[in-house]
Amino acid sequence: MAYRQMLLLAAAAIAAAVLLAPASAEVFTVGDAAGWTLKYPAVWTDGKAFVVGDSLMFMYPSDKHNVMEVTGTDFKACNVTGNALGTWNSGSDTVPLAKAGRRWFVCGVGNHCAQGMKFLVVTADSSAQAPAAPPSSLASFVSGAVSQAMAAAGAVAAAALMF
Ligand SMILES: *[C@@H]1O[C@H](CO)[C@@H](O)[C@H](O)[C@H]1NC(C)=O
Ligand SMILES: [Cu+2]
Repeated sequence: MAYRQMLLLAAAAIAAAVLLAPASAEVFTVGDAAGWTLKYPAVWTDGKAFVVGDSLMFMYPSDKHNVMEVTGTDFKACNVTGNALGTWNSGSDTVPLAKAGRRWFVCGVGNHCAQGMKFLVVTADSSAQAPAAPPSSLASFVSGAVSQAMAAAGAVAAAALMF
């Protein structure tokens, strides 16, 4: 029965590794299908969870728009002649969310910001990303994962014995 024990241990190790692996970085296309245009949906960030390591992808015609990162004050006033914290204008710009915190993005062309081409993104620290059912401790989470894996491996082993 050594083979079966090895199978159980291997399955447990794999399941634990999968369950404990951090979620992979996500690339968010700003505005989804609409892109970064005058039709940018004001509710685009609603329900989205941005964490450190994710990035924003701005897609737009580079002769019509740009991307400016501004301060919260300039954001409120749509002041694009203030001191921009960053400017992108390739039409296909990736902006990494490298740190936790708030960042304000606007379009700096014409009065596009006032027309709604603006949003605030709040990036959470990756370690703050809780699993679906927060465990009381990491130890209980690991032992839970292992017992789940053992159950899964048991099912696999039982199925294997049937064939
Ligand atoms: C925009 O920001 C700049 C630099 O901070 C400032 O000099 C200017 O008065 C601001 N304009 C408006 C309309 O707030
Ligand atoms: Cu614009």
